Amino acid sequence: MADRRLDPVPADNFAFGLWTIGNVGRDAFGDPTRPPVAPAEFVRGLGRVGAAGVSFHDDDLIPPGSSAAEAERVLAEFRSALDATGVRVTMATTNLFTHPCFKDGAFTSNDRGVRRHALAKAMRGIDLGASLGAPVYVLWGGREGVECGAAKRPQDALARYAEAVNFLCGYVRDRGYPMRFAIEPKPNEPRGDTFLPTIGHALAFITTLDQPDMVGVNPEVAHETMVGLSFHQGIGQALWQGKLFHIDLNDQKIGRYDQDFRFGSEGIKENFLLVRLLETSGYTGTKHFDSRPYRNEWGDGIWEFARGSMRTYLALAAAAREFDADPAVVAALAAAGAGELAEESVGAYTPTAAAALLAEPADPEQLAARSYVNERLDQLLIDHLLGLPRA
Ligand code: DIG
Ligand code: MN
Ligand code: MN
Repeated sequence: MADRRLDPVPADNFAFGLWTIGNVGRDAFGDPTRPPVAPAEFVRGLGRVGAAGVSFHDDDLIPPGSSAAEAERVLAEFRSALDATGVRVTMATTNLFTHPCFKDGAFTSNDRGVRRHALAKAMRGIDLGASLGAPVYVLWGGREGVECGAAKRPQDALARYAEAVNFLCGYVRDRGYPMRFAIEPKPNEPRGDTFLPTIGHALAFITTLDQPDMVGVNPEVAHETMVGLSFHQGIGQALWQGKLFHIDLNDQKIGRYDQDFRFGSEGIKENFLLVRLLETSGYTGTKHFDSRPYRNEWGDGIWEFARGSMRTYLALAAAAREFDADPAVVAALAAAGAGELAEESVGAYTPTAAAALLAEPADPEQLAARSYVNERLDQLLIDHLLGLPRA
């Protein structure tokens, strides 16, 4: 293993949400296990561990019910910590899921008053995020869904969802904010079934919007993995469609509740392929962690969680570079035909091309009689991950 840089620097563009490292350990079955971390202290901690950015929900930064004076104080301290550390606000979002008024949804609540309140709260969150320079605004519809399917006609829910996103795009344009939206899919939890459950659903939804160029996706490792989907394949489609505006890195076991584990702590092979894809696809967005320390962690252990998240990403990026520089891998990729897949099959339709295809002799038996040499290629991947000597 060549000398790998494993200590993050701001140029690596790592970011954490206020609700992540500072997660107090509350879960559906237990009370908080840790004290909260104040936003300004959180930013100073990010500066110490080499992170570049911080993200927040409106309510993480300014607790609901804060007086104007308290909000002013929190903001002043937050801004001062940003200035002192050089940490940037890289994403903002709205909490449209904690308050009981959102129990039937926010943009898709059956109560029109709730839907109008959710839009106003999102607009105020956008103003806050824009005032702190957030280039991306995430829309995670945690409560946009159902338990009782009869209660919401899916077409009506999606129409309300699209109406809300269209209106918020209009607000950002009207205010002149240099900001784009990123929809975050999730299949379920806390609702029984969530609208826009996967990357695919979100990408299709975006095509129906008034300003689709303003809206991309913010996929999360855990949310696709929960339901057994390949996260790096989903990221590949988002990249192919130019819609990977942001990403939520963490980790997860298939078929479990949303675990939001430390990045790289579970699916090492899938995360190797994810990091290799991000690093070789020109993704220049924030490498954002939406994850939390184990509930039984305490004290500096929460910053060990932060350091480990970035260390593993950097280690996987180095391993991916070494993998692709290995002559044995280059040969195995060629034998697998990886480069051939990048060649056009036929190009745009013309009658001439169609005639040539139909006239072209093909022998399926002969086409079938070949190996794609995937066993050798995949073993080389495992060898690299395990640091094994060349076989
Ligand atoms: C949960 O996966 C969601 C919320 O934490 C937040 O709205 C979003 C930001 O990344 N992810
Ligand atoms: Mn999650
Ligand atoms: Mn998330």
